[in-house]
Amino acid sequence: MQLKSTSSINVLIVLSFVIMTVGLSSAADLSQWASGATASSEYSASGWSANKATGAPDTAKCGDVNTAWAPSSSGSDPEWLKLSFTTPVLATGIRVHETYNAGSIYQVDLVDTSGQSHTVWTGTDSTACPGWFEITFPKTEYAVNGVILHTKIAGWEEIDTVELIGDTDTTTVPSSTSGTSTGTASPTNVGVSPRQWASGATASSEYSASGWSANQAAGAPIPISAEISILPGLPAHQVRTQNG
Ligand SMILES: [Ca+2]
Ligand SMILES: [Ca+2]
Repeated sequence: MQLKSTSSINVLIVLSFVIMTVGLSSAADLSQWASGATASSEYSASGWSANKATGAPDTAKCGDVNTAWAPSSSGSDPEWLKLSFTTPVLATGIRVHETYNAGSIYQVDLVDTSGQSHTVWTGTDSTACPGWFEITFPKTEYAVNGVILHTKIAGWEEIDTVELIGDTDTTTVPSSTSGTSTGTASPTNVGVSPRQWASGATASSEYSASGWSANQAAGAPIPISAEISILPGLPAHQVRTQNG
């Protein structure tokens, strides 16, 4: 009896410690299932629709089951599935439940709250069927509320659901992400927005049509003193094209 009661106390202590540790370390972390979906194509508006890839997993086996998304064709053309999520997060990973013709994913993009997409993974998918395709990456510097999965495989690729993992504390995100989002999650991501000066201007009034006109507020700045050299040219920005 003495031994048993000591064991119970030990179990309680360990449990308390685990609960405290989990509670502290995951205070701002959230795992959420997709809440909405669209796709390059879907098998029907009901069974195998894009929306079948939302919510908690409900497809337990590998097979052609109508509780998962499938494209309209059984061919091997590229397809995409775009998921939306209710709560924006600084993303650290995603999980995808593949339930038929698994191993179809070749690219993953994250979509930030301004609608800009950021490629965070390209490669070969070796997920078993059924199985979880899982990737993690350094916490994004932009708030994510969407994921685009690019798929390509012979036969109907079917996806049961998609989970987004991240930090709900998005207060550190700059208020304007459109010009500062650099997408450091992946070396394949070159999503730096090009900078541009105003190209035209009008005003409530202007001093004259030449000097001090509204148009003087357009274009690159002019050095204000002879000691300031001409501003260096802006770096050439790569513009990522996205071909499905
Ligand atoms: Ca296919
Ligand atoms: Ca499902």
